[in-house]
Amino acid sequence: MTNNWVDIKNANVVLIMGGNPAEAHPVGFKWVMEAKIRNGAKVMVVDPRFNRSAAVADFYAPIRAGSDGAFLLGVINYLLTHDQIQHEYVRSYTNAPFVVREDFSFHEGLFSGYDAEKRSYDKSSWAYERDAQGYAVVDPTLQNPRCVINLLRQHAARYTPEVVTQLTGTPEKDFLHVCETLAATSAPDLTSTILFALGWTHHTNGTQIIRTAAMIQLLLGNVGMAGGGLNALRGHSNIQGYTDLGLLSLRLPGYMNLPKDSQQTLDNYMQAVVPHADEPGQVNYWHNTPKFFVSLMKTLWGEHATPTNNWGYDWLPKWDRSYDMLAYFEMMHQGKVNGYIAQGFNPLAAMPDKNRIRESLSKLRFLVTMDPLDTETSNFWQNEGTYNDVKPEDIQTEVFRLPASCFAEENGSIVNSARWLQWHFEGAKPPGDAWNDGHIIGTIFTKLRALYAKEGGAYPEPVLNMQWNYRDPEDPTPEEVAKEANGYALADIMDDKGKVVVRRGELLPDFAVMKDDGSTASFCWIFAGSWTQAGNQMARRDNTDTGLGTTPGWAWAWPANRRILYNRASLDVQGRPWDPKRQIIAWDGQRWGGADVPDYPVTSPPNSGVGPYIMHSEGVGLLFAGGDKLVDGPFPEHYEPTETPVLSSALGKTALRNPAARFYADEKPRMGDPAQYPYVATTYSITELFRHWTKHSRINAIMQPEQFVEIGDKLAGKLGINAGDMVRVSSHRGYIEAKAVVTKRLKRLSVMGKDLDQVGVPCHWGFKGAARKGYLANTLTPGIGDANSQTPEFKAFLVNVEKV
Ligand SMILES: Nc1nc2c(c(=O)[nH]1)N[C@H]1C(S)=C(S)[C@@H](COP(=O)(O)OP(=O)(O)OC[C@H]3O[C@@H](n4cnc5c(=O)[nH]c(N)nc54)[C@H](O)[C@@H]3O)O[C@H]1N2
Ligand SMILES: Nc1nc2c(c(=O)[nH]1)N[C@H]1C(S)=C(S)[C@@H](COP(=O)(O)OP(=O)(O)OC[C@H]3O[C@@H](n4cnc5c(=O)[nH]c(N)nc54)[C@H](O)[C@@H]3O)O[C@H]1N2
Ligand SMILES: [Mo]
Repeated sequence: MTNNWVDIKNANVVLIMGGNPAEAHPVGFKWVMEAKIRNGAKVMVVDPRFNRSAAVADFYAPIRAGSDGAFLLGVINYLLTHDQIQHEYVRSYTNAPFVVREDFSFHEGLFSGYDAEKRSYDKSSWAYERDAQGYAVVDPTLQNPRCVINLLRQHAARYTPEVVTQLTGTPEKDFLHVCETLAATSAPDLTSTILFALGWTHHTNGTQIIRTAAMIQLLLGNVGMAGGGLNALRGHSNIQGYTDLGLLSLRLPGYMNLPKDSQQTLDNYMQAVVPHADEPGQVNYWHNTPKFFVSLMKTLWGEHATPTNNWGYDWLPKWDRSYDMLAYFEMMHQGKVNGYIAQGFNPLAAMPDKNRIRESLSKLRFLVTMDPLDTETSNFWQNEGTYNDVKPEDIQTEVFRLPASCFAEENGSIVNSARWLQWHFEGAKPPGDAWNDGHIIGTIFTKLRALYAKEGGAYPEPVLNMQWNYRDPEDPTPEEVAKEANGYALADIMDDKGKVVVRRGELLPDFAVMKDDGSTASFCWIFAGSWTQAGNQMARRDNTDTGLGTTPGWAWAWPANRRILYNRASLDVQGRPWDPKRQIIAWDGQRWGGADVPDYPVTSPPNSGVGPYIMHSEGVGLLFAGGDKLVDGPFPEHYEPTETPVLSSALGKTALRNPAARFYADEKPRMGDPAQYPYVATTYSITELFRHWTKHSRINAIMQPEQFVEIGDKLAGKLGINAGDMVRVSSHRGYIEAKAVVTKRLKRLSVMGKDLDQVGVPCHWGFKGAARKGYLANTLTPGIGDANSQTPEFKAFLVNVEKV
């Protein structure tokens, strides 16, 4: 989230699209109701289903699953053609006036630089014109036809309301209603917030859908504003912490990149990752990367990290390609993986194309599960009849089940969607033989290290040199790990005047004091400040409101306890708030201060020419994202899902599907076509169950005992299906059987001149737990991911439905 849960109450318009917070975030949803009831906010839901969020909204519009990109580019076209943008904001705070290189182009759905064989782009033309000093050329008059705003206008012009309606199936008047309602918030004193989750991420063009929404918010001047922003409603309670800590395969903690193969030396790496300012005088905050990186290395390798060995750079793995889940299970399928540890992860149930996942797991020599529950994954080798049709005697994989505790059975921090690190306390001891995850991992690490020390092995250095300073090395405590994340001074730290600001051995007060000379250690720079000499900031529970619902004394938010990112953009260049009712920071003549922590150098006065987007090398928000940021284009473009009923686009282009999505040769034959599978299916969750986990609890299992699918009344009528009938839903990868829920909440749509029906498949049941045994919904879904994030396309694929 750029903003936070409480801040939703400040919005005038709430657009919920690609998320269903009334069901998936029922506690946070309270703030949507606050906005509606106390602030008169208009709540709009755009979703394939009239869901429980829609039930309490002011307005609902249906949409074909997988067509959000077209919808949102249509909104951009509407804002630009009706000239309903926040002009001063766009001119001063976005790259609208930046001039793009002559050789950048877009034809037939492809940007310049496409290599069809490699399915990837040479991005060198996705760049600004440069002046003699190497700075980006800017035309503040916006007259140059190569200005970002003019190229965007041209790019979005194809997305007329007629084209949007044809592609999305959303009735034109509904689409226009959304456009008009959002456009009204281009007024400086009105804001809209956008709430989204998996309905946007679970697509082959998911990253670009989200980016289009961010661009809408920039055009409306809604980023940095209380009651505005782009707000991702995150999944598992600590999934935000998971990404913060760099658990994605190509990342390091604090959103730094893991070095790649071509970056064999620390110098190569730093040259590639430390950005040059695109405009003179910008903060360009990532220029501090060396301080954060060296502090991380000092935590990883302790005294072994020295200037002479480049802080242990050689010991970091270098990637040759992504090792995301889809890639990893593909490697497993090819027989290239011997062993796999599934910690708090149930891939047989959660990953797409379940039958293929089962084949992959069958090729392992060993599988370790760490889980409080007996999951489908740890039983993938069991014959469950049609639900899991295998011959156990043919499967050689040895399975080790390590009973783990669950989050409620240990202390620790959980980072919520609002970036707040909240400390929680153990509620009970783990039952039986269950251990905390830290204890299991600490023990495995310690025993492995002893084996490496004794036997050597292929490359023992990273394991032998790893710093492991815990009171009990086999059982590191959450408190010890949390302090390491915050970081320590390894020597006295002085300010510019030579005064000691942090003593050797003390916890760091913030990331501003970090050094690249090895005198500070911290394994996640954005968490610096979370556990200081003053104590555990995450455990604070002072809910004093400093204004607009800001509670800086409640828990601790990264970065620097800031509650609204980019908040300098809530004031104009002169430092006057766009909306005095929403003033969240202010300049007092000497310094910035206010209800929130300013997202700006505290002593840079207004009008100093320093842009508010301090993390960007341009200093402004990006309507055009050039360089190496995205793999599939500097502007967003609508592409069809891999399986789609739309075989010729209303956009009149040849590139129908995302040209940069990764396609494994083996996956192609597993994709179906609309002649055989005429309906669009999507998957989602329901309030009564949490993923494949709470079906183990009897009370939840009683509330939602078995798999059902939602079918619109028109389709049900056509197929002769009544409520409660058993139906078979099949895709080109397999089938499931389920009870039919016949409903008016799934409308028949008209897409490209044809009737289109959608089928809703909640994804929660399986063959383990207290609920009725059944199929795994992911038997149906395709094993292909978003071109940028590799998040699987769980939310738009083709199926057939029959009565059984
Ligand atoms: N009760 C409960 N709460 C949960 C979870 C749970 O399992 N149960 N899971 C947690 C996790 S891990 C996560 S990630 C979050 C997920 O939170 P959400 O993303 O809100 O949950 P979903 O139900 O997957 O999907 C949200 C909505 O997207 C719609 N949708 C599907 N396809 C499309 C599309 O193409 N376009 C648009 N606009 N909408 C589409 C669905 O109909 C659904 O209403 O919830 C978390 N909270
Ligand atoms: N078709 C379809 N598929 C989807 C989705 C969808 O919308 N549609 N959603 C996707 C999303 S967003 C997600 S996040 C994934 C979720 O995929 P998973 O993460 O595999 O889902 P969970 O069922 O939550 O499994 C987590 C496991 O962690 C265990 N666990 C709980 N607490 C602890 C603990 O403290 N320690 C350990 N070691 N284990 C613990 C639980 O018992 C459970 O078995 O599913 C994805 N799959
Ligand atoms: Mo999730």
